[in-house]
Amino acid sequence: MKNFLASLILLLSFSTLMAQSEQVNLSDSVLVVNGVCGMCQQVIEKAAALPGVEQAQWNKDTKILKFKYNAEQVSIESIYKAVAASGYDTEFLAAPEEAYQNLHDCCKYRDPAVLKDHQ
Ligand SMILES: [Cu+2]
Repeated sequence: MKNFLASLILLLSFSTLMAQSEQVNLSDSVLVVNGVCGMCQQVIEKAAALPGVEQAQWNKDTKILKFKYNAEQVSIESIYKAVAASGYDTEFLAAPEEAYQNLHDCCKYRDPAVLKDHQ
């Protein structure tokens, strides 16, 4: 009985270990991304969701994009480049003017009048 319990415990800890090793490559990270509203949130989260990125969530109040990523699959640099290319300034890279101009009018976070509307 003792042996049975011991092997059961061993088996359980082994499967826990296996489950952990499947997720071990995911790191938590954050990026500051400018934006104003729920539409911005959708575009930012979609842009950030490159292969290897999981649970990308942007908060319009804090301007913080939280995500998990697999560093073997994707780099922080490619994530902020993708977000900037979608029209949103990040802490490391500003969005190209053309991408910014393509944003919906209510999303133009560089415009003081738009920001005032969202307060
Ligand atoms: Cu918006």
